[in-house]
Amino acid sequence: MSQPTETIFSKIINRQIPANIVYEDDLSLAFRDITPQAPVHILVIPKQPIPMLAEATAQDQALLGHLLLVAAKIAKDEGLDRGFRVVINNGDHGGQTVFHLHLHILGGRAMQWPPG
Ligand code: IU
Repeated sequence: MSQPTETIFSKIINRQIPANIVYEDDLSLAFRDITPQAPVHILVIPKQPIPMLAEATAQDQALLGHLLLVAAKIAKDEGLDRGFRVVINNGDHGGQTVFHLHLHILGGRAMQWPPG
């Protein structure tokens, strides 16, 4: 079940490959998704490589809360005052393709419900 913790996102954190970074602090990094699904599509990741939400533990509680607050700050900074969506894909059936926990911030257009 557990996936390797080294993914392409570790390389983005370490600046081994480029990304359009919009925010960074001691615990997290945010960058524009390379294949945007909305006018604004930003990924927020922990620097600590938790593979997926299902593998987070109680020790990660503050970090998970931090990631949500970072997402809200970025949405505000991006001017998404009409609303936005935060998505975490978890595992195969959740649509997860990169096994380094990440929050998608999607905005700049009206979202559909239910998601596909
Ligand atoms: P997912 O929830 O694991 O499916 O999301 C992974 C996202 O990472 C997806 O939207 C990709 O477009 C995005 N991404 C990226 O921004 N840069 C990359 O180098 C790679 C994937 I690989």
